[in-house]
Amino acid sequence: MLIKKRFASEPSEARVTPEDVYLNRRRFLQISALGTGLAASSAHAGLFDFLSGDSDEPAAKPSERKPLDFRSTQTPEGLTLTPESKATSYNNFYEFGTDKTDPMNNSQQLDIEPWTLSVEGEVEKPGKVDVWELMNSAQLEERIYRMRCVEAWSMVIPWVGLELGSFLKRFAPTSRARYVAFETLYDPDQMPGQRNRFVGGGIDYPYVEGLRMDEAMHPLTLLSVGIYGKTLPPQNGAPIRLVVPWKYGFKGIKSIVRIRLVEEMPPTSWNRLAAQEYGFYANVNPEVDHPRWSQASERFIGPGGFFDVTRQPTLPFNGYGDEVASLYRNMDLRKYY
Ligand SMILES: Nc1nc2c(c(=O)[nH]1)N[C@H]1C(S)=C(S)[C@@H](COP(=O)(O)O)O[C@H]1N2
Ligand SMILES: [Mo]
Repeated sequence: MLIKKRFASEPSEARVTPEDVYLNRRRFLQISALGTGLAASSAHAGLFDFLSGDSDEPAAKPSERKPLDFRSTQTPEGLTLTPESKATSYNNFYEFGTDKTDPMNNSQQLDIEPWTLSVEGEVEKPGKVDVWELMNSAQLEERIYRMRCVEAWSMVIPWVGLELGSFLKRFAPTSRARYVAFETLYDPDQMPGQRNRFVGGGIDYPYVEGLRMDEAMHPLTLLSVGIYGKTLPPQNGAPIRLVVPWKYGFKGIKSIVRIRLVEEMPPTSWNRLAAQEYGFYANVNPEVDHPRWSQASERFIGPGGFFDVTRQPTLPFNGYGDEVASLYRNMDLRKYY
C-alpha cells in the first residue's frame, strides 16, 4: 500500500485559505459563546472540572481511522489532490448539520462498527453484507477523482473502494432491475439533523439517492470505504458511501445501510426538497445553470492559499465525458438535469 503525498507542505501562516478564515471565524464565535456560557454558569461546580479537564463528559474525539489494503494509483495528469485536512473538515452531511464544519464536529461518535449493508429488491440472491468484512475480503482499489458539489466548489479526492457494478453482480440482478435505490442510516439518536428539521436542513430522512442501472454498473461508479489510504471518517460517510464522479456531489450518498434494485425511478432527497433545482440525473454540466447560480465555473479547493483561490471552468460530465456521455445519447440534458 502506497499513497503519494503531493501536498507535503501545508499553506504557510501568511497565506490562509477562505476555509481557514471561515474556520477561524467559527472558532472565534464558538469561543465567544463559550465565554458567555462560562460567565453565566460560573457558580456551577462543573466549571472547574471543565477547566482542569477532569469532566466526566467525554470530549468528542476523532474516531479512529484504520489503514486499508488496496491497489494504489498515481494522481492523473493535470490534477492536484485536495489536502486531506480540507476534504475532512469542509463537508456536506446534513444529518449532522448544515454548516460545512458541522459534520466534522458532530459526527465523531457515530457508531460504525459493526455495519450491515442490505442488498434487496430485484435480485436473485438478496443478502446482508458485513461492511468491515467486505473491506478485508474485497480487492480494494484507489481512484483519484474530481468531485464537484452542486454549490460550485470542487475537490480532487483519492478514494479507496470497489466498483459498485462488480459488487451488485454478486446479488444477481434480475432483468426487471432498472434502477438502484440507496438509503443512509436512519438513527435520530445519533444524527441531530434527523431529530430537528432546522438542524437537518429540511430534508425528509433517511437521505435517499438513486441511479439508473447502467449508471450503477458503469466502471467509474464506486462504493467507497476510504479516502487518503484510510477508512472513511464519519464526516465523509463512514463506513461506506457512493461516489459517482461525473455527477454532482449530492448523488454520493453517505453511510449507506440499504441498496434496493427496483423497476421504477426511485425518489431522491434533494429532488424531493426542490425539484426545480435538483434533478434525478444531476450530471455536472457547465451549460445548465442552477436556478440561483451559474455552473460555468467552480472554486477548486486545493493546497493553495487565500491569494490563489482557483476558479476553473466546469467540465461537461466533470471531465468524464469520454467515458460516460454515451449513456445519455439522445437525451435532452436540459430537461433531464
Ligand atoms: N446521507 C447524506 N449523504 C450526502 C449528503 C448528505 O447531506 N447526507 N450530502 C451530499 C453532498 S451535497 C455532497 S457535496 C457530498 C459531500 O461529500 P464529502 O463531504 O465527502 O466531500 O456528500 C453527499 N452525500
Ligand atoms: Mo453537494
